[in-house]
Amino acid sequence: MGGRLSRRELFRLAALGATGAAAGGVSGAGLMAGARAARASAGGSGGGMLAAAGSTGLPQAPEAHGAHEGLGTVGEVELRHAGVDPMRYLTAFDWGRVSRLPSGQTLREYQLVATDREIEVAPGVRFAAWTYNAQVPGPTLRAREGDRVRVRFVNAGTHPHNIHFHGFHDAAMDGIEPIARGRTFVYEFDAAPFGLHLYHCHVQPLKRHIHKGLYGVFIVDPPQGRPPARELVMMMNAFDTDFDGENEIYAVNTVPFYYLRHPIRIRQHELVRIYLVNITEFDPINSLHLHANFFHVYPTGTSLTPSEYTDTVMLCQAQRAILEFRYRRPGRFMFHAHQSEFTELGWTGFFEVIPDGAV
Ligand SMILES: [Cu+2]
Repeated sequence: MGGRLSRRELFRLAALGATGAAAGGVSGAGLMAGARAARASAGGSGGGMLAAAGSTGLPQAPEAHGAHEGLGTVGEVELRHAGVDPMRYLTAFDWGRVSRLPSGQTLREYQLVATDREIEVAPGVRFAAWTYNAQVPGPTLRAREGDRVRVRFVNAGTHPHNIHFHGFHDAAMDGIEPIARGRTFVYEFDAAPFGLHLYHCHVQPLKRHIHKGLYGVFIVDPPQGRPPARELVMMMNAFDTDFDGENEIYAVNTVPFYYLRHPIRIRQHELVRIYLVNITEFDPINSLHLHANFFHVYPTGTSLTPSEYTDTVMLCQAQRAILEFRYRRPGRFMFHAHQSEFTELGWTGFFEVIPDGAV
């Protein structure tokens, strides 16, 4: 580690009240708020992890209210520099260019281009990402079970890359052969089984090629579809900004604390369906906890019958689940990782439940 503090060492120091010097030496402004939140928590100011700003002197987010004011970064990531627009990413589905094969089968054609791109992962903290279509995560590809999927992959990056799709396909389409820079490869297979899948680069060293940003969601709808719902994609991801093998930034959809400052609006009583995928590298598990509610869990989305009714789901890397719920009451409700450390480093947000009848 060359004398540098690891993330966990930082938090141990934070708990001892020594964060001021430590945080600046580890990874810059993006980490400060998390460390300060940890200090506020350790300081016993009465609010624990969610210590009120008024009692701690912490900076407030522009839209900060009430009990969450101890969380957040100092300033905001500029969306034009971010890896993705988190609000748009939630509902952006790429259904491909659609046509019919002579057999009558639906053909969906997509294009994914690998590029190098520097993105801002916390205010003032830049990360040299590798991207599909200049975004992290890559676009959410969507098809229906039985459709023919044809993905033209162009490697415009500076390293060999490829795409490995989860799901059924021939060995030649498994996406483990590196595609050299400047080369193109076409992956083709029939979409199956229905469920919530993942695609990612499979070039070695694998954890670096994934962690740099080469991943995305692949949804295969069942032939009969699912009930109408407000559908949201949430990719649990994280960034190791100093390349020490530990993450400093955690999020769903790349930008830490984004949905804390910009709550996701849903309607009271409407069915909400979250496509939740864990791509977090370096940590064995991640989780989602929903406040004031419970949800039905469909593991990997491969069954139309839920397996569990809970308020917390835990997923290891590459594991995914479809979550369905409705809010009975209007108001602002938190969701976050239930690893408190991840929450304090960015993986937290709000649903803003709009009352029935409200415009
Ligand atoms: Cu790669």
